[in-house]
Amino acid sequence: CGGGDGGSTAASGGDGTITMGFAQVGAESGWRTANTKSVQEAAEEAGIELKFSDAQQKQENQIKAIRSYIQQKVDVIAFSPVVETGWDTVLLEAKRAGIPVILTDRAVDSEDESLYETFLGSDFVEEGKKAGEWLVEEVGSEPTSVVELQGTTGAAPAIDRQEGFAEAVAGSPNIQVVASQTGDFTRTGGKQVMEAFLKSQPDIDVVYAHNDDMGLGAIEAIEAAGKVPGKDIKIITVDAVKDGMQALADGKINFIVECNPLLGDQLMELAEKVVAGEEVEKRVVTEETTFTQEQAVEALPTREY
Ligand code: GZL
Repeated sequence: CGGGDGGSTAASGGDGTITMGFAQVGAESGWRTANTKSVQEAAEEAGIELKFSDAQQKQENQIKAIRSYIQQKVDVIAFSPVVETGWDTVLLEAKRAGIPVILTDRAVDSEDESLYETFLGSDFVEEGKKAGEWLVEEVGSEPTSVVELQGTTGAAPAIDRQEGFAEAVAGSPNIQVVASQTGDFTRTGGKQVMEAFLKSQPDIDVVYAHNDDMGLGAIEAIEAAGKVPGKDIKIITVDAVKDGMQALADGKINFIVECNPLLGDQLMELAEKVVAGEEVEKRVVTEETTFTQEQAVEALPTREY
């Protein structure tokens, strides 16, 4: 950390405190809120000075924030790339400034892996597979029309969850995805797209939503159309935040694949190692599980987020 030679104007405290610049995606979902809380609390706990920005889901705002952290000469930059592409230039600027970068939650599609030290986050293809595998089990050979509420266009979780689900149901021609559109990971987006699907699709058996928030929006649309969510139309979502788990326990959602937002502690440990110049694994995959309706009833009372 700077301060030793008196000459550097590094943002890090002269007393060796690490300063982290964190460029968050936004506040679009319950998952994101829980993720932000985890990062802020973990920084506090670790004695790391956190500079935090909310990009309102706009890539240009994240790039601006990263550039400001470079200007401020922070010790380490961490961010969750809102979309996979378009990061090489700003990551090269960070590299040239000698500031290590940690990817957390979402990935970039850069060919140059030297642009970041490590990527800490879930395996989204696996999450999509778990959702598809549950549906294959659930419906057997029953003809099943699925509508898909995609996450933010171009975001790693949206791309990968769609891929994993498609892979899992590929061997079951009775399961067809009849419509797929982005709801941008928000409750409003999920509701609006579901309203359109209910008008345009003659029969919908299942909704596969890339996150709980869009699934909860779909529930509102389904109920407004006089149908029973979880019964007339089954719903599968990803995340397992409290509101989603409550809807699962209430029988309005049928299955949830967990995506763990509590990355703060692991992120701070990685940051300390990276700033100390220690080797870290290039890829750290988070632990997570799945929930049925019965399991949600059990898990709810002790759910952290
Ligand atoms: C996944 C994360 C996604 C969540 C959404 O790791 O990037 O973004 O699934 C959130 O709820 O908006």
